[in-house]
Amino acid sequence: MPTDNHNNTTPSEPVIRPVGGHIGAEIEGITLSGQLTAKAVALVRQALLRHKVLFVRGQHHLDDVAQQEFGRLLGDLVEHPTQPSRTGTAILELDASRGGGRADRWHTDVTFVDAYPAITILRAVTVPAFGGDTVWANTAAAYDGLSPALRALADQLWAVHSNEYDYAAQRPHATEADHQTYRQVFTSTVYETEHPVVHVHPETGERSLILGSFIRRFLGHSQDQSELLYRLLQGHATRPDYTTRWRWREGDVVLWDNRATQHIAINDYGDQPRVVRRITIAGVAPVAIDGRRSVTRRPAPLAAAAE
Ligand SMILES: O=C(O)CCC(=O)C(=O)O
Ligand SMILES: [Fe+2]
Repeated sequence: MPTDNHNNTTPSEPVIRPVGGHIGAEIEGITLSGQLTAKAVALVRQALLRHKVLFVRGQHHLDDVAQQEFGRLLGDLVEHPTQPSRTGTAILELDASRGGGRADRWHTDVTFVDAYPAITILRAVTVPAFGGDTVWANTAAAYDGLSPALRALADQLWAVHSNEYDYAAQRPHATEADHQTYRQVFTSTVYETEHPVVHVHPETGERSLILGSFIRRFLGHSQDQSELLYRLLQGHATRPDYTTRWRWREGDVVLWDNRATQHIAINDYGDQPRVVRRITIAGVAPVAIDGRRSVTRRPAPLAAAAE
């Protein structure tokens, strides 16, 4: 683990400044690109594992191609299972003026599949004059903060995650047709995956919570009791204590460890334009404390293979 360097003694060395007690650090003195040295990539990776979300200002030089080149230094790029990427790229654009362009529910990216992305890299293209911040929560710190009794409960729970859910979030100026088109594309294939609520991070070995709005129910629990359990655990995981909030500027790049965080884009900017572009780095299926792995139930593996 690199130590946090509060005094920039060597100007060419990036400086990592924590912005919160549990989560978040800003990296200064780095120009993200596919040409970063192995040493710089290792520093970014270590800082990401430690701080869970990294903020990098002033990356105006990055375009779609360069964002992907940088991303490939951290692993293989994976596209969203159902939402189309920008033509010729692996980039997903979230445009607030379009259905699905406001990620205004707490979630971990793409948990409706088993091997969901390890890392997400988001670039601000158009930022509203005010509002539109994003908040991240550290789900490893949240796990550590559970009382022994709640930890024992969480440790043995499994949840069903699906991309088929209620898109009732407030999107002031999206038309009903826009919502429907988005929904049809997003759920063009319905996925259902069982994840343990507590998994062991493949790189850090830390235990953390897998929750978020793709959860439909908990295995072995009725819908009513699932909702109670969800409120209990999710309410804890998203306590402000475990979060950090970022005020975007154009040219900002934010990276998060998707295996140890949840996030939400605050939907408070009305019809101001807001556009962000993201890439995701391939992950592996989570492993529970007892060694069992997450498994995708839908589409059924045989049916998928036969298609
Ligand atoms: O728009 C944002 O700030 C976050 C969007 C999001 O959830 C994502 O890129 O995964
Ligand atoms: Fe997201």
